[in-house]
Amino acid sequence: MTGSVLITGATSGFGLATARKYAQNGYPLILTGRRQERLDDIAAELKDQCEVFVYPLDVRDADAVQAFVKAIPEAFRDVQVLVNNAGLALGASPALEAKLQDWHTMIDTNVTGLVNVTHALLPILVAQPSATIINLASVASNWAYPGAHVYGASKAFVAQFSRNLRCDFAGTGVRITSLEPGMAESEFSLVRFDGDKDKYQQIYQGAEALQSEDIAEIIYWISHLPSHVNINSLEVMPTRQAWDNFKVVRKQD
Ligand code: NDP
Ligand code: 8X3
Repeated sequence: MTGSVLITGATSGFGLATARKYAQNGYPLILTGRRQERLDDIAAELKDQCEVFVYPLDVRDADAVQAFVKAIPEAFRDVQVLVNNAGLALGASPALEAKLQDWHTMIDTNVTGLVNVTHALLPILVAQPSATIINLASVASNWAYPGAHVYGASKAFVAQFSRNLRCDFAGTGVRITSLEPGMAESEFSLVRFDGDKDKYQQIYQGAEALQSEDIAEIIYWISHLPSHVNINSLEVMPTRQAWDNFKVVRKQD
């Protein structure tokens, strides 16, 4: 692999850890996220290890995504890995208590944003001898749980979109993976619980949750497999996490 690596949502969590992993191995990096200050800090941190192009981007804005792709400098244009990582969950309370705006934000980010970036990058990726798209789905793509309503549904879109793209790109050099992590410690839960630090700590307490570096290792591994190998989907959980029973809400006599 000689081309560049584009990571959306590189300002924290999985995206940042993944940027660091590829940087350690000298790959040119294109890093985006909405927080310019963080992007600048990350560029300063990584600049001695690799070439870095940072660009503030809200993936929900299709025009901004187009402008971003046009702005990628010549030296970075051979994108060989796209990590579609930008995403979020908002809330985990029952659907009846959920805010409609939160539902829209999750769909706009996790579904529309990922589609915006993918559509803009596909012509570049398909022109490479080999390329890899790694889409951050979730265990919530595959399994229902209370309070997951729109978040889980948005991630189910990501998983199915990934599979469907495989059908259209089989026979080209483009590989596509739906990566489906379970509980992983990152700012994800701070965002989900609106900055509530107590809830954030409770969630991960004693869980030995996945770390962003674990996900970065997996992403790096997937993209470095021989080019004839496509990981279609990969679900990963902390060892301490597993499924529970179906619930039965019993009728009261
Ligand atoms: P973080 O909250 O740490 O990172 C999310 C990243 O997404 C940030 O860099 C944020 O950057 C970016 N982002 C959010 N909204 C937008 C937007 N509109 N435009 C551009 N960038 C955006 O969470 P994680 O690293 O944990 O999550 C990364 C991905 O993995 C997400 O898609 C998440 O759903 C998924 N995931 C997370 C799991 C977990 O338990 N942590 C498990 C399974 C999947 P900025 O705010 O600067 O824009
Ligand atoms: C995040 C993992 O279990 O909170 O996608 O839905 S979970």
